Amino acid sequence: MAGLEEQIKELEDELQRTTYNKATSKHIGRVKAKIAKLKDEAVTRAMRAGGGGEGYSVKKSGDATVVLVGFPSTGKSTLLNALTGTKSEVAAYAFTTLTVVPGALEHKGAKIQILDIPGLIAGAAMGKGRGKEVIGVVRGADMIVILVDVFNANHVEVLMKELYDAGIRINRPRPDITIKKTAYGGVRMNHVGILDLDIEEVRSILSENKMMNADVLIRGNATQDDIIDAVLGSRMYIPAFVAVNKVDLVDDAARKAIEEDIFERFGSKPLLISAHTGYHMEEVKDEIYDRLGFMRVYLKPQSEAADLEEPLIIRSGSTVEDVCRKLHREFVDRFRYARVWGHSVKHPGQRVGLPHRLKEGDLLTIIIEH
Ligand SMILES: Nc1nc2c(ncn2[C@@H]2O[C@H](COP(=O)(O)OP(=O)(O)O)[C@@H](O)[C@H]2O)c(=O)[nH]1
Ligand SMILES: [Mg+2]
Repeated sequence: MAGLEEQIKELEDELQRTTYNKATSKHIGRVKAKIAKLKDEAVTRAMRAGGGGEGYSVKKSGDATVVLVGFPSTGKSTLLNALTGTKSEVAAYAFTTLTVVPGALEHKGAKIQILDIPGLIAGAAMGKGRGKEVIGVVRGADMIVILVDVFNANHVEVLMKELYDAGIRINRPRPDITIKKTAYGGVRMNHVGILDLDIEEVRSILSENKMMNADVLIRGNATQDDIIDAVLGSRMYIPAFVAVNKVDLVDDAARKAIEEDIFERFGSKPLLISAHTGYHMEEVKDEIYDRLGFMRVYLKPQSEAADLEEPLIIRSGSTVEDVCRKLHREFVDRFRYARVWGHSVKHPGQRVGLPHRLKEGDLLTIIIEH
């Protein structure tokens, strides 16, 4: 049997030769499902073989973890140093950073862990270079900063493909697709809203994955790729933005051209920065903070006034349980209930449980067993 990579290449070529229409849509769905399965297998193999060598099992800390992803020598270490004051080795040659270097950024009250990882290079997801271990770290991140330099704006596309192949989906919500295997009855499909897929396309993707009987529920629109993702699972949906480094080396006209080029490739404008001179470093911090989405809640000890001076900074959408974990493990184990004042409740001082979702500016009192 041909190697995984050759098999994938063959199928991708076939896909390229086939135009999408009603007659070919089923076939295309099946080929795409095959490719996705092979890629998954390649990634899993690579990760197993890699075994997560030394320096790759980074302990998460802080309120969120951000990774810097980019080719060697684009300035990741320099940026990490500029943002956090960490001493990550900077060098004028490729492959300096062979282990993951963590740094801590404190911004607007949030503690954000930033990871400088070995340069992602073409084929990383398939286990080339040090890519295989790197992918695991990226998949675990809360946000990705895609870093390129002024001379290599086209790297954005290569990096996007690497991330895609590693099961990472950028800047999009997880499609709302539920697939429940059933014992008989074939594939049945229900959907809410407009759907540009027909059941035969879904059937061929499912059958490629040996699912002959299933109930499929789709809310909102979905593509063949979304169905494949739902079938294979383990996809990570992570926010990201592009930063273009070393803008100190080019003039205004060149900066504009790069900005437009990346807008076309990526769909949104990049941040133009210079980690070396410090240009736009505050903007990078703000962008990270805003995209991660934080909110403030205030703690009110039982029968005392709330501490309105020092809010607790937590990710948007956090629950009472998240707050408890942040305060102390014991708070979860010994939790009885909480009272909440603010936008997340109907009545002031409403009693809620651990799964209750908080909103910006909420006040809460946690009652634990003594
Ligand atoms: N001119 C200029 N050089 C930079 C900038 N950022 C990094 N460099 C240089 O680019 C080289 C590679 O940087 P480094 O941080 O080691 O890249 P990494 O491999 O991505 O970690 C070093 O010589 C840095 O001094 C920048 O903003 N402007
Ligand atoms: Mg480096």
